[in-house]
Amino acid sequence: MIRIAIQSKGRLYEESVNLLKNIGIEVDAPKRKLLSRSLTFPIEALYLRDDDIPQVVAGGTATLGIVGQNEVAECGADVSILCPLGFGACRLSLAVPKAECYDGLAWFKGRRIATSYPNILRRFLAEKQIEATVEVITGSVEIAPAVGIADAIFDIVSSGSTLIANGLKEVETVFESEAVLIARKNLNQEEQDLIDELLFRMESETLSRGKKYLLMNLPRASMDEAIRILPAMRSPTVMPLASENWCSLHSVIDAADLWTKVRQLKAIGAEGILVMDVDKIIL
Ligand code: PRT
Ligand code: ZN
Repeated sequence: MIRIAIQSKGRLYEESVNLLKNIGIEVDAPKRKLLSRSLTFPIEALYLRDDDIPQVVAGGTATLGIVGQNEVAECGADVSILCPLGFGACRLSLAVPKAECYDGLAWFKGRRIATSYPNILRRFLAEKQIEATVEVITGSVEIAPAVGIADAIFDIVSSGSTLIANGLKEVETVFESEAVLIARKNLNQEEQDLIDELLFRMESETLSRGKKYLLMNLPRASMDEAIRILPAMRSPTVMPLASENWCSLHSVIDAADLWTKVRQLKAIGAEGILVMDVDKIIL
């Protein structure tokens, strides 16, 4: 049995629980308890604040954790990052008041920068040989310049609207982040086997993300052209139809290409095109 630490509430909670659910692991909501044992897999969820997750995994209280890469980098916990999870995307950026004439990193020399991520910021400043004062603030970093605590900020940005609302502009992206699966180091064989099974299931989830399944009827004469339009995992599946001159063609494509491909397929005579979601892809 292994234990996975996940955020008890906040931005990563819902997608973490959904990810587990999609790979066949159901856990109770954290409202009822701090620990929830799954009935469908030998794992229990430990609900925590995100800041605590890397240390709890490094210390061995949990075997696995789902947390933002920004938190792992900030606390420097000695854990393995097993894979990115495709949600919780954001970046850690430097931002200055929008009226400032920003002309490059030298602008920060001698300035005060407010942040909740002092370690990542200090590492960056040292690497760029910029001497600046780091003011550590735990919440509402974006108001620091307006209230005179700092000249600039270093904070998480996602859409950028918080910066705009506070009269700031993003000038340097320092760290790109998303939610990651982390693991304790030095795992025993049982833990490793369970993690391998989880990774196998997660891969089928990742592969199916943003994919659509297409099914259509096609004149046999257009088959070669259709195969050129639809490069599938190996090649498209072709099935005979009762009418000799027609066949049924199945394929998986990127959702982003859907309408372009549909237009091309219609142009070569495809009919009755069905578009379906793909739940899992197991190679
Ligand atoms: O209570 P707990 O300590 O567990 O949660 P928390 O409040 O510390 O963290 P939470 O839930 O806000 O974020 C958890 C993780 O989500 C972060 O560590 C990031 O990895 C990731 N993430 C993704 C974000 C954002 N997007 C995000 N936009 N974390 C925070 N923000 C905040 C940011 O701090 C800023 O205030 O949103 C604001 C900026 O957003 P935009 O869209 O206006 O640019
Ligand atoms: Zn937190």
